[in-house]
Amino acid sequence: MMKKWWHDKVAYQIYPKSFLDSNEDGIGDLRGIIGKLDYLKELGVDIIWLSPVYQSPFVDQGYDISDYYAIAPEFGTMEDFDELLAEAKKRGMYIIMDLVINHCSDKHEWFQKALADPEGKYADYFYFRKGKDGKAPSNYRSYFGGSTWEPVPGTDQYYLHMFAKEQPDLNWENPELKRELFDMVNWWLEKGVAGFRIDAIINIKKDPAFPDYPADGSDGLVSCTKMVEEVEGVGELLEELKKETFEKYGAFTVAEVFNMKDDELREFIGEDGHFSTMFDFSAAVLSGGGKGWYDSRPVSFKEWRSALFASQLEGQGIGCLKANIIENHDEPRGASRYLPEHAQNPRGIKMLGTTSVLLRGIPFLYQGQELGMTNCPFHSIEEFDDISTKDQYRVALEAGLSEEEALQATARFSRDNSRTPMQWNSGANAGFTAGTPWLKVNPNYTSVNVQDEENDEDSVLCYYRRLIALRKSEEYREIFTYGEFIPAFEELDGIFAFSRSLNGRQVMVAANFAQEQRTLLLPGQNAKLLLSNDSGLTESKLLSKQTEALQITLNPCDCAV
Ligand code: TEU
Ligand code: CA
Repeated sequence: MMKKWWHDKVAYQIYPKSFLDSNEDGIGDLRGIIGKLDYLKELGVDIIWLSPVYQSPFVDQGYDISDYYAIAPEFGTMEDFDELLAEAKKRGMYIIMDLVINHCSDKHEWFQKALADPEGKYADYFYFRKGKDGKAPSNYRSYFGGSTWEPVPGTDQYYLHMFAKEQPDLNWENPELKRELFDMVNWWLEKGVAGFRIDAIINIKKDPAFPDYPADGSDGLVSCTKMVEEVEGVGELLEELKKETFEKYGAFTVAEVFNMKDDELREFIGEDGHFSTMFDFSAAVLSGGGKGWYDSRPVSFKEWRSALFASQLEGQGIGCLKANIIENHDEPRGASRYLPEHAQNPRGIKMLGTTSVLLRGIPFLYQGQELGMTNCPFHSIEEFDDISTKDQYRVALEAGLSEEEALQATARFSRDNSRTPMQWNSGANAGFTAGTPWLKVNPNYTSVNVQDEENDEDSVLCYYRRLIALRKSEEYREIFTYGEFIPAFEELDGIFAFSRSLNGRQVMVAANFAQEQRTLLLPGQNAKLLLSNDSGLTESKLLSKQTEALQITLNPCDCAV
């Protein structure tokens, strides 16, 4: 592999609204982030991904941008942003922005001008189409529910929105629109951002004929992903985007891609791909119910492990590094989702962190993951803020679930689980704000919080610091970055084990997700314990030397490197 500057980095996603509030309005902000850069540095973070901080009506929490060149006043000013860039740079850290260019906000001036003059230049920045027989132009269902087509009052036209109706899709067939977007991307790169996390990017290519497809639900609609899967040609747009922007600056890009075609991985993130990397959602998509969150399916340990292993091998096969996550702002907390019941405790959480951070690829932590934050107990639909959660609740009710069942089903996968405020200390509102937090604080903040965990060597936080330090240490950095990923002990249920191997050296990572003790036999005699999640585990207790082999005994929730 040709080496790139970002290969050996550790990344961290900040959800600014929930990170830290500096001015008592209950909303996290840029000054809050600036104040915690040292905290992130100490954790070992190199790259910080900021979820959107642009001006926005916040219908979808900033993923609806009304001005790409302005900072949301809720979050601060452009001066604050420049200071954040400068302070990060001082510490040798990189800032990447969220790039949301499949759609913008309906309050963006382009869309306002388009509405004012549906025959004018700006209407072609979007997809305006005439209805068919008094109905929408096609039968697509948007990601957030209902038709993708919203009627334009007083006309026979509709506009396309694959997400909320306040998020009209941008027309990438229009050269002027593309030019505006490319200029904007370059403006931020000129400013000094190191790159972008690229939102929902697979959706930018549409079939301009918008053909109907057979319905896949009782609403008579078909998921708009169907069109995305059918249409060809997204690659040309992505290549143009890269050539006109990222490539000129050596920018780092991580794409959010669902519904990629089978053979597209190399084209997307191979040696000369459209992006530096993209998120590995292979585990996340397993639970996906076709009809909505209420119909999510349970995922067994074996399925989960094979999905991740297959994805690792696939990435390795084409010489790319994927971006590894256990959670983000759209997903429930990894600790609540991937750990079996008996392992939902600090030791289990450290074990999950170990298996994720040491995989081949770029680890992306999500804020609070390093504390062991978990899903939040939500007791009524009023406690939610997320637009998608509310839609999913409606879908569940319509499917015949009782209010109680619908609430439970929705809560399990609600995007608000990961959006609750960051837990800084055991004081009021977890130290997130001196005002009223915009979203409820997870009641477990009294024990899961930065301050208490910093004072406890055995905490999840201190463990994550050691884990990341090991990954980045001079001695092991190369092997964890470029070492081959080799699955191990796949015949043992509950064991998640793999080795990383480079130039004749090998590191074994083994974790016991089962409820019983497991014993692993390794060939060879020389082994050293680099890290374990149980401070009681010593090298001599863990490794017993047999004549031919090394015997490793792991209790439930033990992991060892
Ligand atoms: O998500 C894109 C996307 O495909 C999501 O709808 C995803 O399937 C869903 O959230 C899983 O629960 C991105 C952003 O990450 C998300 O926060 C935005 O709401 C969305 O784009 C629209 O910009
Ligand atoms: Ca604030």
